[in-house]
Amino acid sequence: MNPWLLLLLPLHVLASKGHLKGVSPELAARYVPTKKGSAETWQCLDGSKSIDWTAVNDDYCDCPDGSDEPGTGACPNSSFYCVNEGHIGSLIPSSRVGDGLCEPECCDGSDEAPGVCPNVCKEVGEAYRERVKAEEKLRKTGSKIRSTYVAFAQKEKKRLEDEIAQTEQEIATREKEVARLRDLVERTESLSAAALEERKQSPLYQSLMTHVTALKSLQREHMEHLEREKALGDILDNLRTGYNPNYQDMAVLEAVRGWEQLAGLPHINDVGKDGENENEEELGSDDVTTEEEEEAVEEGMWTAMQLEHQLDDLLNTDYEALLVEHDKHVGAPASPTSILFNLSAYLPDALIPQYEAIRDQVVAVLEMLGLAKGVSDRAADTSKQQKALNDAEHSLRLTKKEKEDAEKELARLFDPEWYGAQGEWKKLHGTCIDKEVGDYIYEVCLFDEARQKPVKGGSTFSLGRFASWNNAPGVEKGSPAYYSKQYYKNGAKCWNGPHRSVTLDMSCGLENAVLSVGEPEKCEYAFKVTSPALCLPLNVSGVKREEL
Ligand code: MAN
Repeated sequence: MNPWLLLLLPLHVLASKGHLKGVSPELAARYVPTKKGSAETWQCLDGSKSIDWTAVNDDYCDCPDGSDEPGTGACPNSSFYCVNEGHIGSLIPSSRVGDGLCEPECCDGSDEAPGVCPNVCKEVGEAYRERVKAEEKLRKTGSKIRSTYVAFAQKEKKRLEDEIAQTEQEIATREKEVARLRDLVERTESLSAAALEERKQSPLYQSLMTHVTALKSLQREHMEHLEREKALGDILDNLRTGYNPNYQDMAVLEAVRGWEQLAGLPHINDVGKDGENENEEELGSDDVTTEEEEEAVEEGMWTAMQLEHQLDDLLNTDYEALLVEHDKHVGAPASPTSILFNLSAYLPDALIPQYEAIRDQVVAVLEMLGLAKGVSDRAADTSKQQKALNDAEHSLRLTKKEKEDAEKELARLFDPEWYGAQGEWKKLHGTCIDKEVGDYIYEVCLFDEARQKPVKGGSTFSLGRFASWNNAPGVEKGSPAYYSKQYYKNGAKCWNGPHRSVTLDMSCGLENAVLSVGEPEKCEYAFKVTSPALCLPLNVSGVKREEL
């Protein structure tokens, strides 16, 4: 039985004296003795034992379930019922009966001997009723605001459904466009490739390729010669510095003199003699200057340095790109349009106007068929078409993303784990509320992120992103308790501590507001928040008027 209904029961049933003391209204009917002749007996509530009726509430525990002592503290684990006339009856553990302390749950003082605790049920009851009235008023007004949130969710449903349908259509159109452009790019590319092959057959290009091959072969030979020359030079250097002049071997002396002359070196016997020669490098460099001068004589010829360092670059030229470039400079030869334009040079003046009219029509048809373009134009077309294809693919991806986002939002709209079964929280997604406390402004953007901003400037700390509603064990998903908390997790890491996190303790209020902020543990923050989304209509749950 609901405790409020107790107020409707006749007072004699609720007698707080004798056998029925401490018995709750629900059990009153079971505290009736059984007559056997002149004797009265009573059965323990668990049916385990029959005792004398006078043993009920005699301050001695007889029944194993403690049911024989509802009005005393004799049995452990039994309950005592305070009638609390003028307020609401309530149960307390029997162990707290007669302990000399006035239990707040027993405003009538019935848990203690008469005169120990005053009966304050009138005042307590009145204050309680005032409180309930104020809460009712708040819920009534708050629930009106809440209903606008519910209506918003309904509109959102329609908007998202429309968006999904529209993006679906857009996707179909964009997919067709992408397919068309891809086909165009492929066709233009294959046309370009065929035309390029044709260009490659030109004598100029073929000759260029032969030159490239010859140059590569010469480069290879040149490198081999350089290596051989270096090896020979080393042998002769060793001979020059290591031979014994005392042997008077003319063949060796001749070879040394010859090498010294060729390499521009002083005779080995003179090296180190005062004033004769400054040093070998100087002599050598004089010689190089002469060589350079000689080379400079033939204008445009490459120096040894250029041959060594620039030949590779030259041979790595993109000759196909050059071929396409070439067309731009000399004009694409023999394309259908160029033939038509050049023909006018050979016609008599009188025929030119007629010829030009026909020519323009033919060109238009050729262009429509994609035949009236040169290689370089085709290359430009390909890259233009490729760009159009890339753009179309990008737009398609964006539209698909738009559709996915809308579908995700629609799925969340009436999901209890997100915006509630009626979608009442959707309106508040991204609503930011804050409170200045101490050196910081604490802000939470609902379903998004909580932050801590220093009032006097400095960097803002993220206190975490929305993680879930109250998913503590035993809390039913979608119940009022579930929506009484929100968790924000994985914020900025605390120095030597955890990542910052926030728990919102939420209750019904006319405004979306942060009432207070605390940091009960280092970097774990608790915000007290109100929101009309939590103001359930009066007929949904909570205290009903008739129970007062
Ligand atoms: C900052 C703020 C505080 C926090 C400390 C931890 O000062 O985020 O709230 O307690 O860092 O070092």
